[in-house]
Amino acid sequence: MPTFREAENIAQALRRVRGSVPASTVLVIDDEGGDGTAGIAEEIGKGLGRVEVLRRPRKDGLASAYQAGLAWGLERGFAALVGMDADLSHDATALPRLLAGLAEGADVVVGSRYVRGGSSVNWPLARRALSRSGNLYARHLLGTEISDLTSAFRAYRADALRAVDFMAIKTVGYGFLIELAYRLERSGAKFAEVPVQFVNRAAGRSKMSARIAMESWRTVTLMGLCARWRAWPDGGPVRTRPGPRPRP
Ligand SMILES: Nc1nc2c(ncn2[C@@H]2O[C@H](COP(=O)(O)OP(=O)(O)OP(=O)(O)O)[C@@H](O)[C@H]2O)c(=O)[nH]1
Ligand SMILES: [Mg+2]
Repeated sequence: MPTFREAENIAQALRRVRGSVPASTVLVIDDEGGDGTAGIAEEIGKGLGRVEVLRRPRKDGLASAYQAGLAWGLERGFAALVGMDADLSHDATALPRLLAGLAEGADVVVGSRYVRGGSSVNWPLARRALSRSGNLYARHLLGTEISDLTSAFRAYRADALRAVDFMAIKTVGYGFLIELAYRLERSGAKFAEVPVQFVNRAAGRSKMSARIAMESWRTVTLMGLCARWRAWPDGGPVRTRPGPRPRP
């Protein structure tokens, strides 16, 4: 669970996760934002047990938080790793359904807003449009079956994560999630999607920015173009010489 300035949400988020999956261990990857999020997580963790807090000195982006969190989980030998936001947008009661998807044979289970039964609640129209169009663009360009590529709410089989070099991903923001999904899919991971209701945060501030959205767009475009390049029948586009001019 990556956090940056989630003091208003973190306690509730941790309680809900533990209530929904009592056997879980929760890792909070907190980037210092001066509002005491990490301290609250540690305090709540003392009561709940099995809550670990990774304190990082400054905001280092969503991607590096995920890289640190996934590496932490793999090092400790967990068989299943789950990512979710701390702003209560991701419904903890959906966690057993995500884990059931792994038990049924999927390698990655995505909590999806864009499959039948999924939805976004209280999201401003502009955010909804950005997310929907970004997902359609990515899905089309990358030729993937996944409907919600930007959902951070996912369960991963550890072995599937081991098959991809997620530490090598350079994308800083939520584009990381698209790139990770794409790498996993190309490595042969089997995806499943379960519908979730995404509820816009009621407290705290969003860390989304135009720069992060642009970065995601750039990542998808580059990945899509690279895939097409390699997909050319002869291994790469051939520069055709202009042929002889047609005779008049
Ligand atoms: N550790 C860490 N966590 C981050 C960083 N940026 C965002 N987060 C966390 O990642 C999760 C998702 O971030 P949000 O700001 O909610 O972004 P979002 O869900 O894409 O956007 P909204 O819909 O506007 O909330 C939240 O739990 C944030 O606290 C970061 O730089 N470092
Ligand atoms: Mg959010």
